[in-house]
This record gives sequence, structure tokens and C-alpha cells, in this order.
Amino acid sequence: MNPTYTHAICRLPAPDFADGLTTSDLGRPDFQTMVAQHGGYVSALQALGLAVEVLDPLPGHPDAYFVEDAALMFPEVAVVTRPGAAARRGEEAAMAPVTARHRPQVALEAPGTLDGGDVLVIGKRVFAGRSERTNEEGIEQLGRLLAPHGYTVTAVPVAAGLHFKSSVNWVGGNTLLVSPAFADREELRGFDLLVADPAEEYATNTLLINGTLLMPAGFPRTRALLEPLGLPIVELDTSEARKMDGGLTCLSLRF
Ligand code: CIR
Repeated sequence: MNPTYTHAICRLPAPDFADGLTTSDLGRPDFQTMVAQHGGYVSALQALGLAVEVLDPLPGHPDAYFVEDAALMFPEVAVVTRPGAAARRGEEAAMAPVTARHRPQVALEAPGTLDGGDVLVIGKRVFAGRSERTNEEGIEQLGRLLAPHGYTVTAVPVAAGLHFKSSVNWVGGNTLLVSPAFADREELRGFDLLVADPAEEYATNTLLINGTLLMPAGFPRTRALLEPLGLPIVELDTSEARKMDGGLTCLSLRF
């Protein structure tokens, strides 16, 4: 169940990245700091053995460096998404030729919408958050596209946070790191849940890469929750992406 990733796709943030969508009140992010943090993220993936393809910024799409939302990568197939925010529509078309170099490709169609940030894959189980960005039709289409490859797709309502993976992530074995809002969801029954402190919900956006946990820097209670798992933990500063409602999972497509 624990995939070994060999590749990642990232995209450089553009100088106008602060014009992207956000609901945060953490202030306007700084471009040079963002570029430095993005570089640190790419280096961390490379240090874990991934070949990272770093795409140029996409003119007119200040959120396009959150590449995870524009495509899904499975061992068998790439899925071109249909982002739920009108302002982000078009990112998927720019990503499609890139992912098509690695996998046979299928695509979601209108009126379905789906952001990759709402999709959590654990082996052959796929959880898809029904959110402001991802609708029922998008989830149903995803289920139909993945069924031939043996995946089951379970919809989970996202009542808090932007995306499902803003609040729920797999940290290895049978364990999920979740925000308190997801502590009692019946769809997640059967998993061991590590429930983050309410003051550290952002840190649930932790990423397991080849046996190492990448977590956002500065969340000691979440780190203390994760340490008993016995995995190496690398903290990365994501302060500027956070100001744009993004984090570690959003910044790459991993496969
Ligand atoms: C947006 O609102 O779409 C971007 N500013 C943030 C997207 C973050 N992506 C993710 O969580 N997968």
C-alpha cells in the first residue's frame, strides 16, 4: 500500500502569485520568500529520491503552482481534473500535455468539477471530498473513470477547510492525520486517527513521501502526535503558501 514515488511535477510560483484566491487573513505573501520556500520544497523531494520536473509559471494563472489541483496521477492512468474555481479553469489544460507524457490519460467533463486537493488515495481506496470546489458529478465521474482499474471512490463531505486534504492525510500504515472536524466521520471508520490540536489544523496537511513525513514547520503538538510513528520527519516552512490557502500536498503531483 505504501507507494514508492519516483517522480514529481511542480510549477514555479509567478511574481503575481499573491493575486491568487485566498480566504486567509495572514497578510499578503512575499514573492522572494515564496520562491525560496518553493525551492526548499523541491530540494526536499529530490533528497527523497524523486526526479522533479519544475514547470515555468503559467501566465494569467496565479494559483497554477498549486499543481495538485489540476491532475491526479495513478499508476495506471492520469486524470485531468476540472477545477471548481472559475479563476483556475485552464490550469488543467496546461497540465494535460505534461501528465500525458507519463500515463494514459482521461479527463473529467462539465458539469463535473473536482480539485486534486480533494482527493486522497490510499492503495485502491480513493476518498473524494465534496467541497466548494468538487461536486457530486465530479466525484461520480471519477468513480466511473477509476472503476476499470479496481479503485473504489468514497465521497466525504468537506464542511471545514478548502479541500479534503486541508484536513485529512495519510501518514502510513492504517493511520490518518485529521483535523477535529473529521474525527468522527463514518467514511473514515476503520482507520486509526491522529486528531490534530484545533490550534494546529493547518499541520494536518502533512505529506508521506517514501517513508518520510514532510510537515509544515512550527507545529510542535502535531509533531509530537507523529513522532510515535517512528518515521523521519522533515519540517518545511510553508508560511507564504499558507497565506494563499495552500500547503505541502498542493505544491506537487507525485507518482
Ligand atoms: C486556491 O484557492 O485554489 C488556491 N489559492 C489554493 C489551492 C490549494 N490547493 C490545495 O489545497 N490542493
